[in-house]
Amino acid sequence: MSRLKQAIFEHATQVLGFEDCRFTSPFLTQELDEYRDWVAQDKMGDMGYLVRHLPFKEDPNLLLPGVKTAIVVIKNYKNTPESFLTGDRKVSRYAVGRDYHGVIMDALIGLEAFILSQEPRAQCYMGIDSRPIAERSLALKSGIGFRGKNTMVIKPKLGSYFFIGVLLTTVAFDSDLPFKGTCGTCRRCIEACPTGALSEEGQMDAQACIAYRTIERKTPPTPEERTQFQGWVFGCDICQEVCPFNHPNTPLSNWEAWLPSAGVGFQLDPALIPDQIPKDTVLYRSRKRLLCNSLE
Ligand code: B12
Ligand code: SF4
Ligand code: SF4
Repeated sequence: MSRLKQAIFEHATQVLGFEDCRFTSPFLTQELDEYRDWVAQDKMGDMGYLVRHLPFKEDPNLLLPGVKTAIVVIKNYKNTPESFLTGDRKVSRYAVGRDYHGVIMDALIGLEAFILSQEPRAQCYMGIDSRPIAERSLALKSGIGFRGKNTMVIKPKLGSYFFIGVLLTTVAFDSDLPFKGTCGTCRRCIEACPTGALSEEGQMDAQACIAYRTIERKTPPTPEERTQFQGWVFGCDICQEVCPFNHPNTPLSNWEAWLPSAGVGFQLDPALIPDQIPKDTVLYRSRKRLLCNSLE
């Protein structure tokens, strides 16, 4: 490992607090086949941004001319030790506490500053969730973990409750190797998914996913759909809660931003719901902003 690569790894994990930091080529080929299939078959539903993102994921030079390396970092957001969360207004773990986009982006800016302090000619472009970067594919290719049948990137001993951030840079580094791991014969997530969104082959019908229906879709869930949701009103963690890689001994996040003390917790506090909205209203896309605002 080069001295600079080692220094970036140490800064990311020991100073900034990411759980891992790995390096890979930003150029993806067959890794995007499933994604191309989604676009070709119009599987995106209301997530039209995924169609617009495809050219940038196929050629990251469009984001950062001269890009040579993707540096992938992950941050654990598991916030309580319970498994099988109960309650009839559950908010998925990733939405508890401060908005992760800003929290992770701040840490990525810290990583960029460190790289520039070591290599002033470097150029960087960062993303977490909202920019046209193929975060899961790059995480898999860099060896962060393996892809579970629930489609999550899983890192043994950590689980899958982590965010993936990516920093593209014009500095060339050796690539790390992919991680070899599998779910084996386990199929708990497939059996537990209440809407049948997961297939035996480890693929997802995203439009059937509760996370899509409560956050991404522009129309609210129908009463019939709600009967399947098992109390999840904003995202869904069922296929992660049942996963043996996530319980019982995986660590909790060490960033206060995502502990319940900094946010709403799983059971949505009725006090956060304005009077004009009936208390039994299920959160959906337009409420995402409301939820975030409530935390500020
Ligand atoms: C659209 C989207 C969704 C959609 C679709 C989810 C899906 N499974 O595709 C919906 C709204 C349903 C969703 C739900 C959730 N999401 Co989401 N979502 C995204 C987003 C913006 C794009 C994902 C995408 O393009 N999907 C289309 C499929 C075809 O592409 P893909 O998932 O990237 O899969 C590729 C790889 O797996 C690759 N591949 C397959 N096998 C292999 C093998 C190797 C070796 C390689 C290299 C590649 C490879 O092929 C696929 C592309 O062709 C990403 C952020 C991003 N920019 O990537 C977050 C992201 C995937 N979501 C995330 C999270 C946290 C969630 C939720 C947990 C939130 C919640 N609690 O409600 C759920 C989890 C549901 C689930 N089981 O996946 C995290 C996942 C972190 C992780 N550990 O994997 C991401 C990465 C955001 C982030 N930056 O942290 N999400
Ligand atoms: S997040 Fe929930 S609805 Fe979506 S695939 Fe997983 S278990 Fe099914
Ligand atoms: S529940 Fe089982 S099959 Fe599903 S992702 Fe976890 S290990 Fe894989």
